[in-house]
Amino acid sequence: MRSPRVLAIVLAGGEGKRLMPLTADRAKPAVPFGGSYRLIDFALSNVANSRYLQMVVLTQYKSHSLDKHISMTWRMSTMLGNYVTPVPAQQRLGKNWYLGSADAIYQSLNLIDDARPDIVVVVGADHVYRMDFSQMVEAHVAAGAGCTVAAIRQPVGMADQFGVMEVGEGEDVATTPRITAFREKPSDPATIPGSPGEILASMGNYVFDADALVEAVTRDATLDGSKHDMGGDIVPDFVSRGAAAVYDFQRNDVPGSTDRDRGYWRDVGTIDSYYEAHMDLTSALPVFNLYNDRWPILSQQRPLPPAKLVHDADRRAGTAVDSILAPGVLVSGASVEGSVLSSDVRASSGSTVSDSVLLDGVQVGRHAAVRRAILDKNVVVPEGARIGFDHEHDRARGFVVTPSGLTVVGKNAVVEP
Ligand code: ADQ
Repeated sequence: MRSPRVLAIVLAGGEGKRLMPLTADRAKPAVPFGGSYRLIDFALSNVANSRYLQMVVLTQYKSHSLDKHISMTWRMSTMLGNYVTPVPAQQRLGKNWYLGSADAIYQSLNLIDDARPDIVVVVGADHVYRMDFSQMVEAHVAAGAGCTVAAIRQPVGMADQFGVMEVGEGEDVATTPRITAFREKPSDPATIPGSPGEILASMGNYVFDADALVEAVTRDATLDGSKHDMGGDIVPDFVSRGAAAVYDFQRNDVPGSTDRDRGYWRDVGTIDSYYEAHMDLTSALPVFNLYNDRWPILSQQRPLPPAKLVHDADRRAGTAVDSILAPGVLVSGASVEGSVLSSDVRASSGSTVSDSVLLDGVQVGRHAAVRRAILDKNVVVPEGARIGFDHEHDRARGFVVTPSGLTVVGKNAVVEP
Protein backbone atom coordinates (compact mmCIF):
# COMPACT_ATOMS: atom_id res chain seq x y z
CA MET A 1 0.00 0.00 0.00
CA ARG A 2 1.27 3.51 -0.77
CA SER A 3 2.07 5.51 2.32
CA PRO A 4 -0.77 7.84 3.27
CA ARG A 5 -0.63 11.58 2.66
CA VAL A 6 -0.41 13.20 6.07
CA LEU A 7 -1.20 16.72 7.19
CA ALA A 8 -0.17 17.72 10.71
CA ILE A 9 -2.22 20.28 12.60
CA VAL A 10 -0.51 21.74 15.65
CA LEU A 11 -2.92 23.28 18.17
CA ALA A 12 -1.09 26.26 19.60
CA GLY A 13 -3.82 28.47 21.02
CA GLY A 14 -3.50 27.52 24.68
CA GLU A 15 -3.87 30.27 27.21
CA GLY A 16 -1.82 28.63 29.95
CA LYS A 17 -3.50 30.35 32.90
CA ARG A 18 -1.77 28.12 35.40
CA LEU A 19 1.64 29.23 34.11
CA MET A 20 1.10 32.85 35.08
CA PRO A 21 3.05 35.12 35.17
CA LEU A 22 5.03 33.37 32.38
CA THR A 23 1.95 33.54 30.15
CA ALA A 24 1.06 37.15 30.98
CA ASP A 25 1.79 38.23 27.44
CA ARG A 26 2.65 35.09 25.52
CA ALA A 27 0.65 31.99 24.59
CA LYS A 28 1.61 28.83 26.47
CA PRO A 29 3.28 27.21 23.42
CA ALA A 30 5.58 30.27 23.18
CA VAL A 31 6.84 29.94 26.76
CA PRO A 32 10.64 29.54 26.70
CA PHE A 33 11.97 26.17 27.79
CA GLY A 34 15.33 24.48 28.36
CA GLY A 35 17.59 27.47 27.75
CA SER A 36 17.21 27.68 23.98
CA TYR A 37 13.71 26.50 23.08
CA ARG A 38 10.04 27.41 23.18
CA LEU A 39 7.52 24.76 24.22
CA ILE A 40 6.12 24.50 20.68
CA ASP A 41 9.55 23.43 19.34
CA PHE A 42 9.03 19.97 20.84
CA ALA A 43 5.77 19.34 18.96
CA LEU A 44 7.08 20.85 15.72
CA SER A 45 10.36 18.91 15.95
CA ASN A 46 8.46 15.68 16.55
CA VAL A 47 6.32 16.32 13.47
CA ALA A 48 9.33 17.27 11.32
CA ASN A 49 11.45 14.34 12.54
CA SER A 50 8.50 12.04 11.76
CA ARG A 51 8.99 13.33 8.19
CA TYR A 52 5.61 15.00 8.06
CA LEU A 53 6.57 18.24 6.40
CA GLN A 54 3.11 19.60 5.75
CA MET A 55 2.07 21.29 8.94
CA VAL A 56 -0.19 24.08 9.99
CA VAL A 57 -0.01 25.75 13.37
CA LEU A 58 -3.31 27.10 14.68
CA THR A 59 -2.69 30.06 16.93
CA GLN A 60 -5.11 32.15 18.89
CA TYR A 61 -4.34 33.60 22.24
CA LYS A 62 -1.66 36.29 22.68
CA SER A 63 0.00 34.91 19.61
CA HIS A 64 2.41 37.74 18.82
CA SER A 65 5.60 36.18 20.21
CA LEU A 66 4.46 32.76 18.98
CA ASP A 67 3.96 34.00 15.42
CA LYS A 68 7.30 35.76 15.55
CA HIS A 69 9.02 32.61 16.78
CA ILE A 70 7.37 30.41 14.16
CA SER A 71 8.27 32.72 11.31
CA MET A 72 11.83 33.31 12.49
CA THR A 73 12.59 29.73 13.41
CA TRP A 74 10.45 27.52 11.35
CA ARG A 75 9.36 29.45 8.27
CA MET A 76 12.86 30.74 7.63
CA SER A 77 14.57 27.45 8.28
CA THR A 78 16.30 26.17 5.19
CA MET A 79 15.34 22.65 6.14
CA LEU A 80 11.64 23.22 6.48
CA GLY A 81 11.24 26.04 4.02
CA ASN A 82 7.63 26.90 3.55
CA TYR A 83 6.13 23.84 5.11
CA VAL A 84 5.02 25.35 8.39
CA THR A 85 2.09 27.69 8.08
CA PRO A 86 0.98 29.64 11.15
CA VAL A 87 -2.75 30.33 10.96
CA PRO A 88 -4.11 33.01 13.24
CA ALA A 89 -7.70 32.74 14.37
CA GLN A 90 -8.65 35.74 12.31
CA GLN A 91 -11.91 34.24 11.11
CA ARG A 92 -13.24 34.23 14.64
CA LEU A 93 -14.53 37.46 16.06
CA GLY A 94 -16.40 38.69 19.12
CA LYS A 95 -17.45 36.13 21.66
CA ASN A 96 -16.55 33.24 19.37
CA TRP A 97 -12.87 34.10 19.63
CA TYR A 98 -12.40 31.78 22.59
CA LEU A 99 -14.13 28.67 21.26
CA GLY A 100 -12.29 25.39 21.71
CA SER A 101 -9.75 23.46 19.70
CA ALA A 102 -12.34 21.64 17.50
CA ASP A 103 -13.66 25.02 16.41
CA ALA A 104 -10.13 26.08 15.51
CA ILE A 105 -9.94 23.08 13.17
CA TYR A 106 -13.44 23.75 11.82
CA GLN A 107 -12.46 27.33 11.02
CA SER A 108 -9.46 26.02 9.11
CA LEU A 109 -11.15 23.29 7.08
CA ASN A 110 -10.02 25.04 3.90
CA LEU A 111 -6.46 24.02 4.82
CA ILE A 112 -7.44 20.35 4.90
CA ASP A 113 -9.24 20.86 1.60
CA ASP A 114 -6.11 22.37 0.06
CA ALA A 115 -3.74 19.70 1.34
CA ARG A 116 -6.05 16.78 0.46
CA PRO A 117 -4.52 14.44 3.06
CA ASP A 118 -5.61 10.86 3.79
CA ILE A 119 -4.67 11.27 7.42
CA VAL A 120 -4.60 14.24 9.76
CA VAL A 121 -2.32 14.15 12.79
CA VAL A 122 -3.50 16.62 15.44
CA VAL A 123 -1.04 17.46 18.20
CA GLY A 124 -0.95 19.82 21.15
CA ALA A 125 1.87 22.30 21.50
CA ASP A 126 2.62 22.39 25.16
CA HIS A 127 4.37 19.21 26.16
CA VAL A 128 8.01 18.19 26.45
CA TYR A 129 8.70 14.80 24.87
CA ARG A 130 9.91 12.94 21.81
CA MET A 131 7.47 10.96 19.71
CA ASP A 132 7.59 9.40 16.26
CA PHE A 133 4.12 10.06 14.90
CA SER A 134 4.72 7.83 11.88
CA GLN A 135 4.63 4.81 14.22
CA MET A 136 1.28 5.98 15.58
CA VAL A 137 -0.07 6.53 12.06
CA GLU A 138 0.97 2.96 11.17
CA ALA A 139 -0.88 1.62 14.21
CA HIS A 140 -3.91 3.76 13.33
CA VAL A 141 -4.07 2.41 9.79
CA ALA A 142 -3.67 -1.19 11.04
CA ALA A 143 -6.42 -0.70 13.64
CA GLY A 144 -8.87 0.59 11.04
CA ALA A 145 -10.37 3.18 13.40
CA GLY A 146 -11.54 6.65 12.39
CA CYS A 147 -9.59 8.20 15.25
CA THR A 148 -6.65 7.01 17.34
CA VAL A 149 -5.71 8.64 20.64
CA ALA A 150 -2.20 8.53 22.09
CA ALA A 151 -2.21 7.34 25.69
CA ILE A 152 0.16 7.41 28.63
CA ARG A 153 -0.19 6.08 32.15
CA GLN A 154 -0.53 8.84 34.75
CA PRO A 155 -1.16 8.91 38.52
CA VAL A 156 -4.87 8.74 39.32
CA GLY A 157 -4.60 11.99 41.31
CA MET A 158 -4.00 13.88 38.07
CA ALA A 159 -7.14 12.60 36.32
CA ASP A 160 -8.82 16.01 36.48
CA GLN A 161 -6.18 17.37 34.07
CA PHE A 162 -6.60 14.73 31.37
CA GLY A 163 -8.96 12.87 29.12
CA VAL A 164 -9.25 9.43 30.74
CA MET A 165 -9.81 6.32 28.63
CA GLU A 166 -11.01 2.79 29.16
CA VAL A 167 -10.68 -0.25 26.93
CA GLY A 168 -12.63 -3.50 26.95
CA GLU A 169 -12.02 -6.05 29.72
CA GLY A 170 -8.92 -8.15 29.06
CA GLU A 171 -7.80 -5.95 26.15
CA ASP A 172 -4.10 -5.16 25.94
CA VAL A 173 -3.42 -1.50 25.07
CA ALA A 174 -0.33 -2.63 23.16
CA THR A 175 -2.65 -3.99 20.44
CA THR A 176 -4.44 -0.71 19.65
CA PRO A 177 -7.87 -1.82 20.92
CA ARG A 178 -11.05 0.25 20.66
CA ILE A 179 -11.67 2.80 23.41
CA THR A 180 -14.87 1.90 25.25
CA ALA A 181 -15.16 5.04 27.37
CA PHE A 182 -13.53 8.48 27.32
CA ARG A 183 -14.20 11.19 29.86
CA GLU A 184 -12.59 14.61 29.81
CA LYS A 185 -11.03 15.58 33.15
CA PRO A 186 -13.24 13.39 35.36
CA SER A 187 -13.39 13.74 39.14
CA ASP A 188 -14.10 10.01 39.60
CA PRO A 189 -11.83 8.38 37.01
CA ALA A 190 -11.68 4.73 36.03
CA THR A 191 -8.27 3.31 36.84
CA ILE A 192 -6.31 0.78 34.79
CA PRO A 193 -7.44 -2.78 35.69
CA GLY A 194 -4.83 -4.30 38.02
CA SER A 195 -3.23 -0.89 38.53
CA PRO A 196 -5.45 1.05 40.95
CA GLY A 197 -3.08 4.01 41.19
CA GLU A 198 -3.01 4.75 37.48
CA ILE A 199 -5.22 6.05 34.70
CA LEU A 200 -4.87 5.74 30.94
CA ALA A 201 -4.55 9.42 30.03
CA SER A 202 -4.89 11.08 26.66
CA MET A 203 -1.75 12.94 25.60
CA GLY A 204 -3.86 15.29 23.48
CA ASN A 205 -2.33 13.82 20.28
CA TYR A 206 -4.68 12.24 17.75
CA VAL A 207 -4.57 10.57 14.35
CA PHE A 208 -7.71 10.86 12.21
CA ASP A 209 -8.85 9.65 8.85
CA ALA A 210 -9.15 13.02 7.16
CA ASP A 211 -12.75 12.49 5.99
CA ALA A 212 -13.89 11.33 9.41
CA LEU A 213 -12.32 14.38 11.08
CA VAL A 214 -13.90 16.82 8.63
CA GLU A 215 -17.29 15.20 9.13
CA ALA A 216 -16.98 15.20 12.94
CA VAL A 217 -15.92 18.84 13.37
CA THR A 218 -18.51 19.99 10.82
CA ARG A 219 -21.29 18.21 12.71
CA ASP A 220 -19.93 19.46 16.05
CA ALA A 221 -20.05 23.06 14.80
CA THR A 222 -23.85 22.83 14.59
CA LEU A 223 -24.32 21.43 18.10
CA ASP A 224 -25.53 23.99 20.62
CA GLY A 225 -24.44 22.16 23.76
CA SER A 226 -20.91 21.49 22.50
CA LYS A 227 -17.81 23.25 23.82
CA HIS A 228 -16.23 22.51 20.45
CA ASP A 229 -13.30 20.89 22.16
CA MET A 230 -11.23 17.99 20.74
CA GLY A 231 -10.92 16.16 24.08
CA GLY A 232 -14.33 17.14 25.44
CA ASP A 233 -16.48 16.64 22.34
CA ILE A 234 -14.83 15.19 19.21
CA VAL A 235 -13.02 12.22 20.74
CA PRO A 236 -16.05 11.19 22.89
CA ASP A 237 -18.15 11.32 19.72
CA PHE A 238 -15.82 8.84 17.94
CA VAL A 239 -15.77 6.67 21.08
CA SER A 240 -19.59 6.56 21.27
CA ARG A 241 -19.63 5.24 17.71
CA GLY A 242 -17.00 2.56 18.48
CA ALA A 243 -14.66 4.29 16.06
CA ALA A 244 -11.77 5.30 18.34
CA ALA A 245 -8.66 3.25 19.12
CA VAL A 246 -5.92 3.79 21.69
CA TYR A 247 -2.20 3.99 20.89
CA ASP A 248 0.09 3.18 23.80
CA PHE A 249 2.94 5.72 23.95
CA GLN A 250 5.12 3.02 25.53
CA ARG A 251 5.29 1.35 22.13
CA ASN A 252 6.82 4.43 20.53
CA ASP A 253 10.48 3.85 19.87
CA VAL A 254 12.23 7.09 18.94
CA PRO A 255 15.67 6.69 17.32
CA GLY A 256 18.50 7.49 19.70
CA SER A 257 16.40 7.27 22.89
CA THR A 258 18.11 5.98 25.99
CA ASP A 259 16.61 3.63 28.56
CA ARG A 260 16.33 6.64 30.84
CA ASP A 261 14.36 8.90 28.56
CA ARG A 262 12.31 6.47 26.48
CA GLY A 263 8.65 7.26 27.20
CA TYR A 264 9.45 10.67 28.75
CA TRP A 265 6.49 13.07 28.54
CA ARG A 266 5.81 16.12 30.65
CA ASP A 267 2.72 18.25 30.65
CA VAL A 268 4.30 21.52 31.77
CA GLY A 269 0.97 23.14 32.54
CA THR A 270 1.81 24.49 35.99
CA ILE A 271 4.74 26.45 37.39
CA ASP A 272 5.75 23.44 39.45
CA SER A 273 5.71 21.00 36.53
CA TYR A 274 7.51 23.57 34.33
CA TYR A 275 10.22 23.82 36.97
CA GLU A 276 10.47 20.06 37.51
CA ALA A 277 10.85 19.47 33.76
CA HIS A 278 13.79 21.88 33.80
CA MET A 279 15.37 20.04 36.71
CA ASP A 280 15.02 16.84 34.62
CA LEU A 281 17.47 18.45 32.19
CA THR A 282 20.15 19.54 34.63
CA SER A 283 21.14 16.33 36.40
CA ALA A 284 24.38 14.61 35.33
CA LEU A 285 22.36 11.75 33.82
CA PRO A 286 19.42 13.71 32.45
CA VAL A 287 15.97 12.17 32.59
CA PHE A 288 15.32 13.85 29.26
CA ASN A 289 18.28 13.91 26.90
CA LEU A 290 18.56 17.05 24.77
CA TYR A 291 21.67 15.63 23.13
CA ASN A 292 19.96 12.97 21.00
CA ASP A 293 21.10 14.04 17.55
CA ARG A 294 19.07 11.35 15.84
CA TRP A 295 15.89 13.17 16.89
CA PRO A 296 17.03 16.77 17.27
CA ILE A 297 14.87 19.40 18.91
CA LEU A 298 15.01 22.23 16.40
CA SER A 299 14.79 25.85 17.43
CA GLN A 300 15.83 29.35 16.65
CA GLN A 301 19.57 29.75 16.11
CA ARG A 302 20.43 33.31 17.00
CA PRO A 303 23.96 34.40 16.15
CA LEU A 304 25.13 34.48 19.75
CA PRO A 305 28.66 33.92 21.06
CA PRO A 306 29.36 30.73 23.03
CA ALA A 307 28.76 30.65 26.78
CA LYS A 308 31.78 31.72 28.84
CA LEU A 309 32.86 31.18 32.45
CA VAL A 310 35.61 33.47 33.74
CA HIS A 311 37.45 34.60 36.88
CA ASP A 312 36.49 38.04 38.06
CA ALA A 313 38.98 40.83 38.84
CA ASP A 314 39.55 39.34 42.32
CA ARG A 315 40.40 35.96 40.73
CA ARG A 316 37.17 34.44 42.04
CA ALA A 317 36.23 31.61 39.71
CA GLY A 318 33.05 31.60 37.66
CA THR A 319 31.65 28.09 38.02
CA ALA A 320 28.61 26.15 36.88
CA VAL A 321 27.76 22.53 37.71
CA ASP A 322 24.74 20.38 36.91
CA SER A 323 23.52 23.28 34.84
CA ILE A 324 22.61 24.18 31.30
CA LEU A 325 24.17 27.31 29.84
CA ALA A 326 22.74 28.64 26.58
CA PRO A 327 24.79 30.63 24.06
CA GLY A 328 25.59 34.18 25.09
CA VAL A 329 25.74 33.36 28.82
CA LEU A 330 28.51 35.00 30.83
CA VAL A 331 29.35 33.78 34.35
CA SER A 332 32.01 35.96 35.90
CA GLY A 333 33.20 35.06 39.41
CA ALA A 334 29.71 33.72 40.14
CA SER A 335 28.66 30.29 41.28
CA VAL A 336 25.86 28.48 39.42
CA GLU A 337 24.44 25.14 40.46
CA GLY A 338 21.50 22.98 39.35
CA SER A 339 20.17 25.73 37.11
CA VAL A 340 19.18 26.59 33.57
CA LEU A 341 20.67 29.83 32.22
CA SER A 342 19.05 30.85 28.93
CA SER A 343 20.62 32.97 26.22
CA ASP A 344 22.41 36.16 27.24
CA VAL A 345 22.09 35.64 31.00
CA ARG A 346 24.77 37.44 33.02
CA ALA A 347 25.88 36.39 36.50
CA SER A 348 28.32 38.81 38.11
CA SER A 349 31.07 38.60 40.73
CA GLY A 350 30.19 36.94 44.00
CA SER A 351 26.62 36.12 43.02
CA THR A 352 25.08 32.67 43.45
CA VAL A 353 22.36 31.04 41.41
CA SER A 354 21.06 27.67 42.58
CA ASP A 355 18.20 25.38 41.57
CA SER A 356 16.75 28.10 39.36
CA VAL A 357 15.56 28.78 35.83
CA LEU A 358 16.70 32.09 34.32
CA LEU A 359 15.17 33.08 30.99
CA ASP A 360 16.81 35.16 28.27
CA GLY A 361 18.70 38.27 29.24
CA VAL A 362 18.37 37.99 33.03
CA GLN A 363 21.08 39.92 34.87
CA VAL A 364 22.22 38.85 38.31
CA GLY A 365 24.24 41.63 39.93
CA ARG A 366 27.29 41.41 42.15
CA HIS A 367 26.81 39.44 45.38
CA ALA A 368 23.14 38.82 44.60
CA ALA A 369 21.67 35.41 45.39
CA VAL A 370 18.90 33.54 43.59
CA ARG A 371 17.53 30.27 44.91
CA ARG A 372 14.64 28.04 43.77
CA ALA A 373 13.32 30.75 41.48
CA ILE A 374 12.13 31.27 37.93
CA LEU A 375 13.11 34.65 36.53
CA ASP A 376 11.36 35.61 33.29
CA LYS A 377 13.09 37.44 30.44
CA ASN A 378 15.27 40.45 31.17
CA VAL A 379 14.68 40.50 34.93
CA VAL A 380 17.38 42.60 36.60
CA VAL A 381 18.54 41.46 40.03
CA PRO A 382 20.58 44.32 41.45
CA GLU A 383 23.73 44.10 43.54
CA GLY A 384 23.21 42.26 46.82
CA ALA A 385 19.52 41.44 46.24
CA ARG A 386 18.17 38.05 47.33
CA ILE A 387 15.35 36.09 45.71
CA GLY A 388 13.89 32.83 46.96
CA PHE A 389 15.12 33.05 50.55
CA ASP A 390 12.28 34.88 52.31
CA HIS A 391 8.92 34.04 50.77
CA GLU A 392 7.05 36.73 52.69
CA HIS A 393 9.43 39.32 51.34
CA ASP A 394 9.15 37.81 47.84
CA ARG A 395 5.34 38.11 47.96
CA ALA A 396 5.54 41.63 49.31
CA ARG A 397 7.61 42.56 46.27
CA GLY A 398 4.82 41.28 44.00
CA PHE A 399 6.47 38.01 43.00
CA VAL A 400 4.45 34.81 42.70
CA VAL A 401 5.35 32.18 45.29
CA THR A 402 3.94 28.71 44.61
CA PRO A 403 2.71 26.41 47.40
CA SER A 404 5.84 24.31 46.87
CA GLY A 405 7.98 27.37 47.56
CA LEU A 406 9.14 28.49 44.13
CA THR A 407 9.46 32.21 43.52
CA VAL A 408 8.53 33.48 40.07
CA VAL A 409 9.45 36.97 38.86
CA GLY A 410 7.64 38.30 35.77
CA LYS A 411 9.19 39.63 32.57
CA ASN A 412 11.30 42.81 32.59
CA ALA A 413 10.97 43.31 36.37
CA VAL A 414 13.67 45.37 37.97
CA VAL A 415 13.99 44.01 41.48
CA GLU A 416 14.47 46.60 44.19
CA PRO A 417 17.92 46.53 45.74
P1 ADQ B 1 -6.13 20.59 27.61
O1 ADQ B 1 -4.70 20.87 27.34
O2 ADQ B 1 -6.70 21.09 28.90
O3 ADQ B 1 -6.42 19.02 27.52
P2 ADQ B 1 -7.01 22.42 25.58
O4 ADQ B 1 -6.97 23.58 26.51
O5 ADQ B 1 -8.09 22.31 24.59
O6 ADQ B 1 -7.04 21.07 26.39
O7 ADQ B 1 -5.61 22.41 24.83
C1 ADQ B 1 -5.25 21.37 23.93
C2 ADQ B 1 -4.27 21.95 22.89
O8 ADQ B 1 -5.02 22.78 22.02
C3 ADQ B 1 -3.20 22.82 23.47
O9 ADQ B 1 -2.00 22.62 22.74
C4 ADQ B 1 -3.72 24.24 23.28
O10 ADQ B 1 -2.62 25.12 23.10
C5 ADQ B 1 -4.54 24.10 22.02
N1 ADQ B 1 -5.77 24.92 21.88
C6 ADQ B 1 -6.82 25.03 22.71
N2 ADQ B 1 -7.78 25.82 22.20
C7 ADQ B 1 -7.34 26.22 20.98
C8 ADQ B 1 -7.85 27.07 19.94
N3 ADQ B 1 -9.05 27.63 20.04
N4 ADQ B 1 -7.08 27.28 18.84
C9 ADQ B 1 -5.89 26.69 18.72
N5 ADQ B 1 -5.36 25.90 19.64
C10 ADQ B 1 -6.05 25.65 20.77
C11 ADQ B 1 -6.06 18.31 26.32
C12 ADQ B 1 -7.09 17.23 26.03
C13 ADQ B 1 -7.06 16.18 27.13
C14 ADQ B 1 -5.65 15.63 27.24
C15 ADQ B 1 -4.69 16.77 27.55
C16 ADQ B 1 -3.24 16.30 27.58
O11 ADQ B 1 -8.38 17.81 25.91
O12 ADQ B 1 -7.98 15.12 26.84
O13 ADQ B 1 -5.58 14.64 28.28
O14 ADQ B 1 -4.78 17.76 26.50
O15 ADQ B 1 -2.44 17.29 28.11
